[in-house]
Amino acid sequence: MKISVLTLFPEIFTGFQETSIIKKAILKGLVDYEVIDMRSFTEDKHNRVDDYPYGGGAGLVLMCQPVIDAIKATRTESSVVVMLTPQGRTLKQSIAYELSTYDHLILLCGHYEGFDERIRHYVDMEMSIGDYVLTGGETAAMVISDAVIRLVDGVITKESHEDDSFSNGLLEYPHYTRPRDYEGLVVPDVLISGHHENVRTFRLKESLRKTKRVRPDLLESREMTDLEIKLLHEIENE
Ligand code: 6GU
Repeated sequence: MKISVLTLFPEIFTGFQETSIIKKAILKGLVDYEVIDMRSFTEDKHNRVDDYPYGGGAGLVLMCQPVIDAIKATRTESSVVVMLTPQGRTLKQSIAYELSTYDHLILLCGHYEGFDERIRHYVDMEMSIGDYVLTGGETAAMVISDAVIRLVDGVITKESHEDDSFSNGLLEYPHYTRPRDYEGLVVPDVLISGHHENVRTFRLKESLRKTKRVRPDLLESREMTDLEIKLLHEIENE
């Protein structure tokens, strides 16, 4: 898969591309990651990419010309153009899966007060990463890139994301590694028992417990198995 980022601040992506799993995915050729400076598309003699809003008001607005020319120069038949904006759909793991199936994602990062509304005619979808306001779309583009790249085949093992939080509609169960006793905080016995069935049930129960406590909204919209209903009753009676 290919990801092209259109931004006015390409340097912010350097550390992201050069670190850990993302770096390896790029080196292995599993993802082609390209960062494009939209300022290089401006036809303004002072290199401007933004201007005052018609009608007045605070802040500057990204102009059509450099942004749309950058989109046109980057897109192909198979591209999906994603605008990063707090007015978009909120990112969810299910959307990250959907995005990971596309050939070419173009992540369009805004800054300042926002985009000229007409830019939306050149965009396929608008995404937000949550209900808060960032100074620009760049950090959101990194969040989306990270969530998508780790789902691309070969980047991490399938087992590592089949257990992820949200993949089964629940938050993930707790993990432990050595030592068994850290300052009196001990690893639950069942994890050392070697009894795989009991380990699975323990993990499911702890996932349910955590989800019920922190994200009860996730449980409301979820079909439950008989075992899950039984475990939730146990949790309620503890
Ligand atoms: Cl995608 N952009 C900005 N500027 N703020 C946000 C966001 C995006 N998602 C949440 N807040």
